Amino acid sequence: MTKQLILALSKGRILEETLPLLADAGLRPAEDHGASRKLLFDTNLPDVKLVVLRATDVPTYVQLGAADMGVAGKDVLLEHGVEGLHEPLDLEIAACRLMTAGITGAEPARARRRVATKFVKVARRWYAEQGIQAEVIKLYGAMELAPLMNLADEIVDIVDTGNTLRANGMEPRELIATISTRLVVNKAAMTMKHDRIMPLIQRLESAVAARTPR
Ligand code: PRT
Ligand code: MG
Repeated sequence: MTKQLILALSKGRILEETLPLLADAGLRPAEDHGASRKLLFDTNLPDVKLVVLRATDVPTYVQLGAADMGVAGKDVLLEHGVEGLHEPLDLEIAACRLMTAGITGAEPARARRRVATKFVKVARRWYAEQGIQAEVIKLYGAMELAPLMNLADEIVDIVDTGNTLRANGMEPRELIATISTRLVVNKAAMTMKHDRIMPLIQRLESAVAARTPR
């Protein structure tokens, strides 16, 4: 079996925070990721490669072993499920909250609440746990529009400062989960490539600890 290690990164805002953390842990892309259209990169470490993926695809690549390790938002992991994955480290970047939100001051009108979200599984589970009847509607973006357009009574979305909600006449309501970016490892790779993976986890752990003195 090859001892090559492939680490899958989530593009977008998580990538911007991941690269400095990897650098602190001694891992750098061999070339500038912004300067090329390549998605698979060699690094300064022999046999360690980086692949940059759509965030929602990272758990799939790691679960199926196409990548050995991955960097993904807890929101994405909650929605995707974590079968076949270890989650050894909280990277403590891209922190935010997964919340319900609705039009400021508005009472939920229907007995069966309409909820628009891209986090369909998480939303179904959460409303069921609360004993609230909900019809969950899948959207792919701009969740804030749904209540304004009368598509939904509430949304489930990521909130950081709350500015996006406020700008659209909405308010955060219930906290579903606090979110940050996690390191995930394929369970089989964790066993088979233990001696390559553990030092990388340990260096990342030190890099995280050095940033957030406790
Ligand atoms: O394009 P896509 O639909 O994939 O998402 P995106 O462009 O909003 O974000 P992306 O892909 O760059 O990164 C998404 C990941 O970053 C999420 O899975 C989270 O783990 C993490 N993260 C951290 C966030 C935020 N903070 C965040 N604020 N993801 C999204 N947001 C968005 C949120 O959806 C809302 O539109 O920012 C807005 C809310 O921010 P505030 O500050 O106005 O409350
Ligand atoms: Mg995006």
